[in-house]
Amino acid sequence: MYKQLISSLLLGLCFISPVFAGSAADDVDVSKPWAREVPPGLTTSAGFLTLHNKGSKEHRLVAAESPAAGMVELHTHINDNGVMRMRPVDDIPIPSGGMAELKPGGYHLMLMMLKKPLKSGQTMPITLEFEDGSKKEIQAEILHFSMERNMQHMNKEH
Ligand SMILES: [Cu+2]
Repeated sequence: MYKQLISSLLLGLCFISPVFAGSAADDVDVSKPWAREVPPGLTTSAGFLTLHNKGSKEHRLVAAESPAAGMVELHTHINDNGVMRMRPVDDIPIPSGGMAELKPGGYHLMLMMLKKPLKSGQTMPITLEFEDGSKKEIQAEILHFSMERNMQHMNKEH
């Protein structure tokens, strides 16, 4: 009787455990997180990173927050008759076995109501939240615009 109960409990665990095995936070790796330096007085900046999904199903980044910012939104850029505009999005999909890039001119984390200026050389903690509620904390490196990895549009202005 007890044996049966125990084996059915174990069987139950076997069925349950795979569900917990791969949270989105476990499946998704983050590389190159950085945020743009802003001069004193400006309280809005943008954060960028690359999300790699090692898992076998699609995941979605659904929210982000930081103790250094009053609010963080997920944004994308759209081309509105030749004018680049930012627009909030509900989530950013990360295809299984693929990646999602947050970079200047595309998806980004809109860092709003910054509590102090972002200075290059410092880091900013950001917590990413995925569709299943799992979370991942990262440290974004603050970069001056002259150090940005994506220099194309800068070169045009100088
Ligand atoms: Cu934005």
